[in-house]
Amino acid sequence: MKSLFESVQLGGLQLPNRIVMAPLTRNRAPGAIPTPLMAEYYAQRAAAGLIVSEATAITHQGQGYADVPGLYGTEQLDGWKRVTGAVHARGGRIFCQLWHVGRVSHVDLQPHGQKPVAPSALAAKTKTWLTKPDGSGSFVATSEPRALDAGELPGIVQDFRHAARHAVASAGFDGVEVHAANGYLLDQFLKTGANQRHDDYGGSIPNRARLLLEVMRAVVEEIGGDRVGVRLSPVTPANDIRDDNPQPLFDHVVRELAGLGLAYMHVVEGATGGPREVEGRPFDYQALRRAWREAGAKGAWMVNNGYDRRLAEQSLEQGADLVAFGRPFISNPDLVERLRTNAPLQEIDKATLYGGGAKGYTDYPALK
Ligand code: 8OZ
Repeated sequence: MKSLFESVQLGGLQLPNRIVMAPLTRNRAPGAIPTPLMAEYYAQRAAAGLIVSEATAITHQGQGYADVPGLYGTEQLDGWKRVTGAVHARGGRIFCQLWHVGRVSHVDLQPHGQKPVAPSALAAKTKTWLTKPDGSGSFVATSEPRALDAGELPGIVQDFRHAARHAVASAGFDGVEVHAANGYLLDQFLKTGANQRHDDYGGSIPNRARLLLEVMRAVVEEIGGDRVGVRLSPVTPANDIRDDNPQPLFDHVVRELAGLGLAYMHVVEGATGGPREVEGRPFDYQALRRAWREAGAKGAWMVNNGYDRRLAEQSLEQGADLVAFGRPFISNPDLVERLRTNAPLQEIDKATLYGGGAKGYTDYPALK
């Protein structure tokens, strides 16, 4: 029987346990530059089998919120190097989540105040977070995007490729996770609710999956599949995304990805950060995992969303290999030890989730 607390191989890494710290946006990187406080926060959580960093913009165009980190400038890479160094010094392992937000952005966050980019010129009915020079912040509606020209897509694939290279070669990450979930650019291309293109990147399932598959092949070619994972969220309504028929769409995606030798497949089950079942959007995750295995994939199957110890153990029994915990890792830096000893978990303070400093970030105590 698999245990959450046993050592497991992930690509070229040996993880001390099957507990992953999920990517968590915290908006504490002014100017998109990771800070020493971020290094302390991640280092406090280094006992995780694997840490996946908060979503990190691969380009300025890929940026969609105030104070989220980037991976495209020297200072950003230097900032991340301090973070990965601190995690490694504590014996941990950390992947970088590579992010392009697509239409989930605002002209004030884009280069030269341009429109955000998307598969089609359809605005997402969702909000983003902006800050003023005085430091105060507010939620604002996302801006209307422009549709990407097919001629621009190779550039986006290159941006992911370069970000992957910089993540491992300059910033010291152990690998990367491509963010293809939660209604951001790659998920926008996948799903009918955001993609109304009439070219090779829209319409049929193979066409809508094309950009993601091109990105994954490029990233794998650049740094090797054993250092690459991908995150999918088949039915999440996050950021106003939906697909008319997600089961065959994601069946195709995992089968096509199965041959790339990925380290892992990361699946958000249900509504990201919300219910594990989404009304009117049934989905068979076991069938998805079987499709991945049937197609020959050897990489780990990582599950996420609303897990506790009991549910995690049940999921391992049913075939999952790794379980990613999000919010519990925010308020419990020593989550692995607490789960292992069945110690009580601390509650999160929702007021300090996004933005701010040490409060609600590095000041959650570990067990004595
Ligand atoms: C919460 C707030 C802003 C962004 C995601 C990167 O949902 C995010 C995110 C989460 O994947």
